Amino acid sequence: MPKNIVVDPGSVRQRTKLEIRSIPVNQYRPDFEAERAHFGVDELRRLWVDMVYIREFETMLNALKTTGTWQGISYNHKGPAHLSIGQEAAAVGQCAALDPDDQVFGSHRSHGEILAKCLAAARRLPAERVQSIMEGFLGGETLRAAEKVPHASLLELAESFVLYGTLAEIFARKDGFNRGLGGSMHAFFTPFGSMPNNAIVGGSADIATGAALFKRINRRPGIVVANIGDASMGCGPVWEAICLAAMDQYRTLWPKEVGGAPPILFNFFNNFYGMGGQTHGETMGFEVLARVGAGVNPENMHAERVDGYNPLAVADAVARKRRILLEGRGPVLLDTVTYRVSGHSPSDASSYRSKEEIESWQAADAIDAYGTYLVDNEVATTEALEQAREAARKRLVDVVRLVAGDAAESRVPGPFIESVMFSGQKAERLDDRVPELLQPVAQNARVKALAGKSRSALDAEGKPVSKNKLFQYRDGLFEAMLHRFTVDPTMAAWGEENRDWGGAFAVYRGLTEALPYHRLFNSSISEGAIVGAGVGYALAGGRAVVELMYCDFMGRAGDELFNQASKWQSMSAGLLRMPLVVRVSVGSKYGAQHSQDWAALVGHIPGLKAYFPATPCDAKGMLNLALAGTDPVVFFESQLLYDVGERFEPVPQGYYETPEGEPAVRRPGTDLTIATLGATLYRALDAADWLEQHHRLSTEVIDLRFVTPLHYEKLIESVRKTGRLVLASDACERGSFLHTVASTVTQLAFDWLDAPVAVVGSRNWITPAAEMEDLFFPQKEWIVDTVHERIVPLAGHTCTTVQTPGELLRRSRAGI
Ligand SMILES: Cc1ncc(C[n+]2csc(CCOP(=O)(O)OP(=O)(O)O)c2C)c(N)n1
Ligand SMILES: [Mg+2]
Repeated sequence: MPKNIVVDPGSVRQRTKLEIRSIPVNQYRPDFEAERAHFGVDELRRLWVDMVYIREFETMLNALKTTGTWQGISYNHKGPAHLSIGQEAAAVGQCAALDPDDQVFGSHRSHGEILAKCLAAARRLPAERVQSIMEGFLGGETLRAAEKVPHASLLELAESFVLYGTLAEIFARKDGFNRGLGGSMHAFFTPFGSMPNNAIVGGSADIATGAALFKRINRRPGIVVANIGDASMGCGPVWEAICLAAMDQYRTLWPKEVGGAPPILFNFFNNFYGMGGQTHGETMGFEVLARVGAGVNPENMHAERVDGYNPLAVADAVARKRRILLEGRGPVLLDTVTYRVSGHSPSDASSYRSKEEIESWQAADAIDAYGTYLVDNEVATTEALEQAREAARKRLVDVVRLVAGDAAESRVPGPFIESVMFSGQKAERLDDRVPELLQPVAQNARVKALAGKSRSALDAEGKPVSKNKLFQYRDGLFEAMLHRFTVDPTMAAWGEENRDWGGAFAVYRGLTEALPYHRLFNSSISEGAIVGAGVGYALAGGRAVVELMYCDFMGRAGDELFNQASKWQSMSAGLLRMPLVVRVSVGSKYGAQHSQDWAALVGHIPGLKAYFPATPCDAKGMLNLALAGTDPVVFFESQLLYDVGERFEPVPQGYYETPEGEPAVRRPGTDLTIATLGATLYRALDAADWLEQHHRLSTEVIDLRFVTPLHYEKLIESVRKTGRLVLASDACERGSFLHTVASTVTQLAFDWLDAPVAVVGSRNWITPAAEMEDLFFPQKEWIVDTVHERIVPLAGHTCTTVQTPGELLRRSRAGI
């Protein structure tokens, strides 16, 4: 059933005018009686203390970074310290309006946000829950350390715990919140709702959107905040995240009971600078950042500017926006005005701004102003506030002394880092709910059609089965997707043309009828946000499958793949899992920007798995494997193979998994080994037949199937037998993953090799037009000629291509 939202020429071509609604700017009016009634006197005072904690914390780091001492404690902090002195009220005010269930993702400058969120959550959660969270975290290691700081109540203990966990993380200690593997720019503590903070400018925007999708799709309470800087408004992925979050379909097409748009608040901590570039008047053109909301949807993203130098103004705005988000009417954009009095980092000489400007913000200091407000309204005295400041400082001194001591003992060892690169788990389902489906599987038209297809490429007489009767590679992918959708209620898939179109290359045909919108949907053309949202969805607790249509589009999602999906499991010290599959297809026929095999790029990045099936049986078995695991997998598919049938073994009807990392021997042989990755397998098989027939060279063909992880044993076993190895794939030869394979095999089987390992890749060119592809992709002849020129002379053979060592030199010299 197509969605049928009609685009009517009569209305879209009509002469009319758009009226843009107004955007509130700093509209908050203080009303102390209302504020007291809302927060209570204790909490109003606590907000001041929280701000002081942040100020003291950042001042301490600044002192250690610039002078090596603070309050008589000496310490050399080697890592970064992006401080938020001046921004305390914005962080504390925000968290004053958030529940423990609400989640906050942030930026490189997030120490204050971690403290604000965790301190607020510790006050709001029941005491037993706070106790059990602290006890359970890292087996109680962080708590044991924090307990050494004198405390008179659980809340004071929790304060020490939060300060200790954060600082120990910044100083790379093993009892830090992420065992020191995150550090200053990435620290977080999910049990209190402080989510991963991101060193990539704007990096949290799309990830937080994914976490908000997780909340909405799985009906979880609370909202998600993406705290990003004003300069991040210039980042493509931020705009992409906003587009993805603002899609109409949440209200027009998704079932009403799901609850509307994902509850995402894009909060820009607008300190008017991005390092030395000034967004106000120099590097951006919005004048007032909140204006950008007007370009997104008719409600302006409910955008407004709020005075982030008044914590109660921020709390009021966040509370109002939170209600909008819980009602499914998001996304929301908040332009929270603030100012970073401290430098971008301690080495910043503030050469890009005047002393007078800094002084004018210091004169308006939010901590002083809010303290005065409390005193003027007679809920605090200056002396009491000073005492509270002293108490906070004392606690921090104790914490710093503890963390700064015994550094040598306090790092995780290398094998620990190794152990958290992948979670390596199997998870049948990530929640116990009954998976939401639109129809019983047996009634699905594609399932019924596949029941009558031949699961082998050859019929009983050995004749090729016609395409329309064949169970194809794309069908294997479909069966794996459908299986996991029926088992794991959290599984959701999105990408371009995923729904009514039937998915790129008809892989998802039939899923549209099987699944409600919120489990399978079309996204905006936002590759960065497609993957980034997948990252957020997965680390929030769900299973996501996102699709990039063409491998070449990975470039658009480079950060999300290479810095985000790959790193959050290890940067969290294994506290987070990343059950994310990113499907990409390696193309042909569409020229230079649609036909590249970039497996090597993925293979180079620690923390990503990469699979590349070449048969229908593996398409199903390897996707089953990816969808049963908890690690990020970039799943390569070949457009040359979507309609092929199974030539090696019938595709099983039921569920099975291909063993991870294991290459498959596709053709046995004793004189030569050809190992391939991807669709080149079939050209290698042709070459093997030819070598056998014309030169009696018994050739073993091995399909590597995996890039990461890869088990070399079978390949080494083969090379020990044959003494000769050719490696072939459709990736450009220079820097191809096959060179890694070649060097590894050389090291592991040098004594058995009779000739150097030869790599046959595509030319180091653009992929030319379909009519010229045989000039570019490895052909059977290239493999045979390579064997002749570089491995073993073939009697009477005349080469039709140039594969000599001299040609390798020439190409290398010319950079082609
Ligand atoms: C993608 C990316 N580009 C550049 C940087 C280097 N960098 C770190 S912070 C920063 C400025 C960010 O400004 P803004 O987003 O306003 O946050 P603020 O530093 O003001 O808190 C830059 C350019 C980076 N970390 N990531
Ligand atoms: Mg900024």
